[in-house]
Amino acid sequence: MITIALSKGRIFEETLPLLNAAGITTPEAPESSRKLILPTNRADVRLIIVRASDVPTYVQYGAADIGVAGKDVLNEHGGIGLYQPLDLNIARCRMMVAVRDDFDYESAVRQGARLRVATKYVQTARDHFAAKGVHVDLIKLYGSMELAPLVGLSDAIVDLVSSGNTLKANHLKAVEHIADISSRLVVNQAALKLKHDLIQPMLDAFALAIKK
Ligand code: PRT
Ligand code: MG
Repeated sequence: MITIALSKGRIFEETLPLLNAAGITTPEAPESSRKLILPTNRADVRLIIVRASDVPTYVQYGAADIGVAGKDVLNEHGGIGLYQPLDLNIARCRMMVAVRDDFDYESAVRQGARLRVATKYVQTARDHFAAKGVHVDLIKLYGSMELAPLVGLSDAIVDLVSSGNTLKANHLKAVEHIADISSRLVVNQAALKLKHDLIQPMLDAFALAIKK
């Protein structure tokens, strides 16, 4: 049995064509089903639906053999116990620093101001500002980071941006690009050895189906 961990929403939707290319189809979609374990057309393959940030944990402990996780999530997790053979080139976005439209970020940085930064991506933010030599106080949030600068919780946020519409709608501007993000296939290192005959053909099929 191969267990594949996916999150609902964009990761599931964008992984589905890759699964199909590997000959795996799902009779039930997670958006319409409340089941957390979904069968597939193959008796030896099942999907589990977990929070996006929990995918690496399920795979690390071998509760899932394979998973799909954003590079953002993998950076925070650290990647222990995970083999990351493929960049699937899906769920693409950018990790950015953003501030209020009326905040002069450049001069704050130049003056050596200590910045308050709200983010879900504490590890990524810490590494980024340390490399720049900017002193920050990090405030951990679990979502809706865009609100923080609007109500005085922080000077800046570190968040993902794709269309830029959320920033615009909240009178924020992106001031720094930290990294390009896409989702990776992650594989449990022990499972790759023990279930090689089942997993390797899947990896080969995914590799062929990835959009450049
Ligand atoms: O939503 P939940 O709290 O359950 O978890 P999650 O937000 O981690 O999961 P999900 O499904 O929203 O995202 C899964 C993965 O998709 C992330 O880990 C990223 O790798 C990737 N991804 C790609 C994105 C985006 N694009 C994205 N735009 N994840 C989040 N966003 C958010 C962003 O945080 C911001 O609030 O969308 C908003 C900005 O979008 P634009 O289009 O307005 O710029
Ligand atoms: Mg989300």
